[in-house]
Amino acid sequence: MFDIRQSMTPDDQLALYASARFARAFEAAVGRARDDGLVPGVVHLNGGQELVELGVFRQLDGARDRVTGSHRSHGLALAAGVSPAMIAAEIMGRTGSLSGGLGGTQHLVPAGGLFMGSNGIVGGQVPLAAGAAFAAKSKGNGGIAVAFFGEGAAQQGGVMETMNLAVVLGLPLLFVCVNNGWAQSTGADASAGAPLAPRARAFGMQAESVDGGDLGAVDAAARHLVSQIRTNGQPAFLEAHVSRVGGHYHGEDQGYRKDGKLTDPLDRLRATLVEAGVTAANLHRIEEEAEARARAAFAEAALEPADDPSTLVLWARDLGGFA
Ligand SMILES: Cc1ncc(C[n+]2csc(CCOP(=O)(O)OP(=O)(O)O)c2C)c(N)n1
Ligand SMILES: [Mg+2]
Repeated sequence: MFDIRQSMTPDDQLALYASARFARAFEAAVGRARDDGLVPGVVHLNGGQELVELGVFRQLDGARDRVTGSHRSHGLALAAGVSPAMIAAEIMGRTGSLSGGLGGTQHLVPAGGLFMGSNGIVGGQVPLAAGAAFAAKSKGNGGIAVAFFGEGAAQQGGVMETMNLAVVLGLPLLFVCVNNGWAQSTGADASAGAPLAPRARAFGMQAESVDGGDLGAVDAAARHLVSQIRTNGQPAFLEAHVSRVGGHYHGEDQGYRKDGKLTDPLDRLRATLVEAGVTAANLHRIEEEAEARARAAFAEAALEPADDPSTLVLWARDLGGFA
């Protein structure tokens, strides 16, 4: 068993636990907002994959790296340091947000920075990351791109095409496949004909598969692969197995689901911290702060006016496509 104290200081672990708790509290607030009728459309929450997201982001450099994500990307935007109130406002379709509330939960597109954006087309964010990797390579700035996607998306033609092209062109691109065992209600066993990491190796890249609930394992594998990519300029693949803590979307009836009782990775990390001597009072304070910050972000976002559909027209005209 990997000992996370080998790769992370106790302060690092505690800070990461605080970030993970905040991400979880933020998602709970998204769920409440949806229940209250404040979120248009469905929302896909990221509960269970926080340690993968934060473990990979630890390795990245905000000045030169770029990240894309799927329909399930609130946690990526938070991990990249995007303002929680702006994300909340975008999710609720308000102005004063990332794209005036017109993108919504599945299309979080901050203006610049580490997180390039999320995409509601399954797998669509992966070739976009290849473009960012190509840009970094052309600039020669040592930057890399990272594409987060699900195991369902891994079966998409555009994703496999990107894996091949990344090897052929020598792109500094990390493919992060978050395997939560489900693509909507289709089990992973029914969507992939062969294990994903060996498949990635067959494309010609280095690949590792880890338990995404094991922070030390995620951190070690991500650190190794990112450092390899920065050194040799070649793509790599990281598969992280996680439990999908909730439904495919918030409020889904998961009658199809037979995978039994799940171990929550945040409870697991908490137990490790207790074992390492962090006091219950300290952990409790972190958890309360996470909850308060999440509520404050949504309270701030709720003050923003609703989106303005006429801005769609403005954008189309500015792009030259509107007479
Ligand atoms: C091209 C395309 N096909 C189908 C859908 C409908 N859809 C949305 S999410 C999803 C499942 C994706 O599964 P996975 O990639 O494993 O991601 P997860 O939801 O598990 O995070 C599907 C089929 C879509 N949005 N885009
Ligand atoms: Mg999945």
